[in-house]
Amino acid sequence: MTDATDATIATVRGRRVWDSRGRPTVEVEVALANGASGRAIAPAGASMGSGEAVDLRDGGNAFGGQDVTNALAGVNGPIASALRSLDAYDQSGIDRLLMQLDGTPNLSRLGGNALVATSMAVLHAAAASSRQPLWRYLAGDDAVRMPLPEIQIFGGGAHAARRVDVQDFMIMCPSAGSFSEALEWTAEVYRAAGAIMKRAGKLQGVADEGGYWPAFDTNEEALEALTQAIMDSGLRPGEDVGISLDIAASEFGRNGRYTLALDGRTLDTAQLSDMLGRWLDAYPIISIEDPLAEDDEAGFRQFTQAYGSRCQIIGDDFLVTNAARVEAAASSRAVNAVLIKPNQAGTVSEARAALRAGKQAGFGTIVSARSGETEDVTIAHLAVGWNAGQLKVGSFSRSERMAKWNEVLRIEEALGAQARFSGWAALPFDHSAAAASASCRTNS
Ligand code: 2PG
Ligand code: MG
Repeated sequence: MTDATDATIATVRGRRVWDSRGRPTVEVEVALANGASGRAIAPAGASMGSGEAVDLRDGGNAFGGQDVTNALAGVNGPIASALRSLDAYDQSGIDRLLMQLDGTPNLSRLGGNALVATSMAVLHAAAASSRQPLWRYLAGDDAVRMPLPEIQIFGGGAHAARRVDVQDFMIMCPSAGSFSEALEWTAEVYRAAGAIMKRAGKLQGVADEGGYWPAFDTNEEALEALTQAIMDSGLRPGEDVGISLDIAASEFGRNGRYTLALDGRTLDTAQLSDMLGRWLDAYPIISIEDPLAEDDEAGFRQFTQAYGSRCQIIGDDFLVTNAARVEAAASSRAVNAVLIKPNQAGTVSEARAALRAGKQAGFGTIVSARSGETEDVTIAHLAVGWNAGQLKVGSFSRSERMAKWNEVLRIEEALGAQARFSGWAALPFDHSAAAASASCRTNS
């Protein structure tokens, strides 16, 4: 008979597994004295903020320098020794210890990848020990909502060999009645978008996160195709389904200069903001992530001041899941939403602190996957259990993506009649007011 109250860590074991880009990554398995265990895998980004926890890679020739033997040595050596005999229910104590063990501000010694996989594995083990699903263990007695999914239709940027400059062309279905209905609508739009590409002779497979390969002549052409796909699905753009973009502007801009290679133009901050503003007027866009580069704080502030009343403006590279940065952005009103990627922060507790800071500020909060993913579904549980309101995972194909969407479906089923869908309420602007003023603009 196992004793659910004695959640002492017995063993911590790291192993090398492979991610969705065929690159090595870190898996950690934590076993407790009471027989419960948990397992988690570190994801990996391609477009990364400079303030992220360091993804520790070996360098050298093997696997393009991406091997993780040093990160694994840290898990199986100092991390395993330090965690042995600790209480797995003490997530924040363990996460603090992990950060102390590393001892660097950017977690470059043991590696953010080693730490996040360990931290999440401890969390899974504790949930298993309490004999609850992870989302329920995280939520405790708090109410939860089913997240509004943000799903990629066309890939781009660093995930598609820079074929187009914009990284993610996504949709959100805030008028759906439930999470599962939002997925049904998305499936129709994804299919319609594929049909458009096929008819145009542009269907060339998918990018890193499963969105269609962006064989477009301009960035804006992707927006036209996406709007058309929504209409072809019998859904109303802007009402049923909104467009969400991750510009990932740090990838093509710094020091206030932005080079749109596909469009053959270099813009300054004001010109890029104006261009995005025109897109906001012309297309049913309800969310924009990293519209400016991570070093362009003033640009973020001006952009949010101009468009924050009608659009979600998310900081990703700009905030790197860091509570202090989220608090600073809240006081300067530089964004109205924050992306939460546990591996940017390095531990579950740090990620949760960033999410809490976002909620405190009234921001939209979006738990997010990385472009390099695996079958690990931890983030599906974090999105529900932390009541984040939104979940970004990539597209509607490739099993490392579908594993997460399908896991949320299981959670929705487990909640039954208690499953409440976030819908428009997850977004940090007043949709009806924004819609009314948009129709004023059209009528005038
Ligand atoms: C992002 C993510 C997911 P990456 O920028 O938001 O799309 O990409 O994991 O490459 O940083
Ligand atoms: Mg991003």
